[in-house]
Amino acid sequence: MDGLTRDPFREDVLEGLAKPQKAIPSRWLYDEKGSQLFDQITRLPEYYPTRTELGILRERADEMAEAIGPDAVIVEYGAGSLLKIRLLLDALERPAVFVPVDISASHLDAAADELQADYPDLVIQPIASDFMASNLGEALPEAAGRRAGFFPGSTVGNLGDDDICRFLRNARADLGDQACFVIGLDQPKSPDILVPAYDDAQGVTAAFNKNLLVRMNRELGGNIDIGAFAHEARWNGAASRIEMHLTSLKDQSVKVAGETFAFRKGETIHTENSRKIALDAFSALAETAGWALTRHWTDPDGLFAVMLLEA
Ligand code: AVJ
Repeated sequence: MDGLTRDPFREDVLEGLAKPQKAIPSRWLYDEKGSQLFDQITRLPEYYPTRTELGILRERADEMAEAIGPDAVIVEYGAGSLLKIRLLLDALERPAVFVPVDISASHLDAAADELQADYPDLVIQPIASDFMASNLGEALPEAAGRRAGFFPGSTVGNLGDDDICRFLRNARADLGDQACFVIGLDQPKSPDILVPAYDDAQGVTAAFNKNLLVRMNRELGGNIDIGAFAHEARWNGAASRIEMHLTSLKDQSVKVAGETFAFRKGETIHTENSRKIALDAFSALAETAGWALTRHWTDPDGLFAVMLLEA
């Protein structure tokens, strides 16, 4: 950084570490290493969401594709590695254009190239952007069919109510009056299942969380002793969410981005919320943002839901 360019990571870290409850927005977990570790998380025995959602898509993609209809423009928000969309693409009738939206341009282009190789006739138009950006509409192509959003992984559960409504309202404006939206949503369940899913025996989730400290050291000139912090996954029942924290193992001060921050032993940096939102609660949120929750599909144990919203 040259001092003239804004560095949003630096700004979020400085602001977040100055709060009484230190907190850094979870999107900063996903640098190159963080994205790799997250891919590893999705294959852990304890991490049921990915495998459960894939199972629902495998079983029910035909019904989803029929609801979406032919010649559709598919917009995937926070696209990642583009594995889940294949199940929907395989079931869709003549998908016209696929628009993956992801903040990481390099990750996005590589994934889009891989998809193109396997779907040579599909028109792919990647957009490198934060999925919370508000004006995708102008960039979206026209087609004979409707526009359909796709937002798997329960990533929507990392947002608070206000951001969910803002995101859904923006998507409603971008996708238009004929649109539908397929969204994955992890469901409330016992902490006996949830806590291990976010604190696995192999320590991959711990490495994913601590990678934020590694990134702060590398990108913001920090001197943080990674071993002086522990990964913690907490079930907050009142808020129906898993919280990830980085817990200081001792009284200490750390330097990062040119400033010094004191930690008491046991004090934490809150790094992520993973909300487990029931369908009726999500339906109410969607309604205030101009969408109707018309159908959903779940696994036999009701661990995870894939919802269909209609404009
Ligand atoms: C892909 C962001 C939804 O909240 O379950 C996994 C992220 N964090 N383990 C989730 C995550 C820790 C994941 N999301």
